[in-house]
Amino acid sequence: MSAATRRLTTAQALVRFLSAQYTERDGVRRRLITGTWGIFGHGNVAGIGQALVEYADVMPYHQGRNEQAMVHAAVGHARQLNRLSAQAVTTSIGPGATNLVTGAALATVNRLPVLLLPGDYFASRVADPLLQQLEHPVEADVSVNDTLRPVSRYFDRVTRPEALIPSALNAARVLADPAETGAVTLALPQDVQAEAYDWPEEFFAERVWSVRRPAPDPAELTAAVAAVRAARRPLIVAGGGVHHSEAEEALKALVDATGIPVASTQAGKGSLRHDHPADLGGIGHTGTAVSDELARTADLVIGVGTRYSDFTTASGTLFQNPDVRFLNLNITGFDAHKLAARTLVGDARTGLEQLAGALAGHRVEPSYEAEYRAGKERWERVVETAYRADDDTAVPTQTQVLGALDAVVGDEDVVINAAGSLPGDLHKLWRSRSPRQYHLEYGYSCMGYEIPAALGVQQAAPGTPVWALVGDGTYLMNPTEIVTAVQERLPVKLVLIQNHGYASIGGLSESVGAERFGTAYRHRAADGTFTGAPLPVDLAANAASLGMDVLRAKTVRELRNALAEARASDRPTCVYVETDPAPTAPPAEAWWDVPVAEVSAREAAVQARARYDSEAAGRRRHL
Ligand SMILES: Cc1ncc(C[n+]2csc(CCOP(=O)(O)OP(=O)(O)O)c2C)c(N)n1
Ligand SMILES: [Mg+2]
Repeated sequence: MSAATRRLTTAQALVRFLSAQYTERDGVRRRLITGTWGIFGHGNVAGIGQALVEYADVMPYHQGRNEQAMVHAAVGHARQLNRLSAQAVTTSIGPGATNLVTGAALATVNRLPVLLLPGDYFASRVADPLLQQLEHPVEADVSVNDTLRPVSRYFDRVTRPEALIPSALNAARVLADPAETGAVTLALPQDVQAEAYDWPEEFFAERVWSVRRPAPDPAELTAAVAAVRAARRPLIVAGGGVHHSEAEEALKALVDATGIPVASTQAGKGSLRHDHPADLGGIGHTGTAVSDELARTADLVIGVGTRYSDFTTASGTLFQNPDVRFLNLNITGFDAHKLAARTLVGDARTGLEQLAGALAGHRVEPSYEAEYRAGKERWERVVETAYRADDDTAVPTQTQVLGALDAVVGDEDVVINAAGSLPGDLHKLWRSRSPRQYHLEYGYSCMGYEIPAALGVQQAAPGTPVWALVGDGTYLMNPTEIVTAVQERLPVKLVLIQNHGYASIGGLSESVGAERFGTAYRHRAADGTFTGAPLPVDLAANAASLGMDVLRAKTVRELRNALAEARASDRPTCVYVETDPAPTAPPAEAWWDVPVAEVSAREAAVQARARYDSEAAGRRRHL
């Protein structure tokens, strides 16, 4: 046994340790933590901050503007790299730390890795109450960092230097484990960060975390194959797990051999190229007509790497065939067991390859194939209609903006979005040309993810055109990382759609009898409501003031030119466009459960409740 030790502070030891961690999958080795985002305050400047300058040669540092945004950037980065690499985020204590909570929840909900390193109060308690300390009157060991517990997949507070050893090892294990990953939090009391300790040299040795591809249980595989062979109307629902596992080729091989069609969730879209004959596009509330028709009549739904969110199942109303059964291939038992499914617990790629092998010679009926191919062609006409702009001197609608973007992007471009009316339009209409192109964060649907995520994606894919699509409400929620893009010379492209408020929630509000209350950005009128003139706010000037190149497009033609110019630019560029609110998006093909007031004195709510009751009657529990 070697007795060699190295005397470092806890923060130095952590940075040194992180720089020596690797993942390995399919024989390829990568850094587990490729860099650290940080905003410094008294809770981390002398500890982690000092360690980052000491080890700048092995741990790249990125300066962010807002802690939540730094987490979004890290999450976008990890998603682009199929969860094989992640980034760390260091913050001060108090507000810097609690600003992490939303980002952490987003990471955990989407099963994407990020390492959070908030500072914490003195472990020694010599400085109570410290600036920004919450003094809990009853639980003295509670700090604001405890708000990160429910949104973390692993949490520890490192109250002594040597406690870092098991904590750091567990953090790396969880980050690299495809079944457990999400936000990992190591809360670091600021006195402990700066404290020296004699660390065993082995702690700093290179360590490789195998990102395993477990195969499903053989007995479950046999049962699954029998179920697929017996099905007359099988439908694959492709979720984000297909991408995380890089299982797109395996999915295509299975589909080419069997003719089973594929509908995709927001996270899974692009699992097949849009022009593959078996790609039916999105499924569920924001799905295509062909996907939802097939879902209603499917006798076997094969979920691959999906969480079955309410958008996917149309809040439990989508799968209407009385005999429908589910077969779920998922890396986590938790997701595999949803909807009382037959389970295949394992890696998506391995599972799909094994299914394809065991199904050799099996193919769906030609009539079924002809049926969904015809449905796919009908939907293609819907997309063309939504995209088409006959008068290119007119103000574009939102779907025409997507049509213009569709005409400009190449196969490798990445399009990022998370909230507003865009996710629905994109899920129904976007023609994904490559596995990484469609980057929708719809697990947490967090306004403000888009711009910082574009930075993280661009860092992971230099030279790739990366587009952040945002509404005006989303822009106002979190434009800060534009400054970071400018600082880092990341040529991200921003498409900023001005429609003076929350068009999506306005529409939803109307449909649930809430009369668009509080969803328009307008002056307060004499009667007290926000129904006055639009606000004299210039978001294009705002983006320019933060350092972006800005192109204002007033017409469809100007928009096409601006998008092409932005794509070619090597500087961060914003295309600003005010849209015509005319409804050119196709309506929803399936329901979404948003409960409506059961009693009301207002007619709009009474009528909405009657519609709600009739839709809710279609809910079904799959047991
Ligand atoms: C952080 C956050 N707060 C609130 C919401 C709820 N929400 C969803 S969409 C939306 C409005 C988005 O407005 P905008 O970005 O302008 O897009 P539009 O609806 O106009 O297309 C709101 C408030 C959310 N998703 N995320
Ligand atoms: Mg808006």
